[in-house]
Amino acid sequence: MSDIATTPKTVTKQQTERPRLHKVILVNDDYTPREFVVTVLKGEFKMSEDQAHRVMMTAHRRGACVVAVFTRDVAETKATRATDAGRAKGYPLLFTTEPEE
Ligand code: TYC
Repeated sequence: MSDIATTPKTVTKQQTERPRLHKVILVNDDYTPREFVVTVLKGEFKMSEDQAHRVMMTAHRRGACVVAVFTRDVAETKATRATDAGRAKGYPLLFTTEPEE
């Protein structure tokens, strides 16, 4: 029998943290047509016409609106694609992301 102690002195508890979620935020502007914002929300965020219209109107009235939450990569990719869709038409439409508290 070896003399090497086999009893661990410390026990490390495995803790797997859930990935932090990130919000995609739609920012209002004075130039992008309402119907175009609705089209982008439906296409990129799989919203119904009704949901997309509500989100667009909330951003229009309050200045910004949370669209949805995703893992960071997905949130950033969707925000970039949606912003680029506006830029391709010459609109200043902007989607940003921020981590959830
Ligand atoms: N305010 C724009 C208009 O009156 C519409 C709009 C709504 C634009 C929401 C951006 O995030 C937005 N044409």
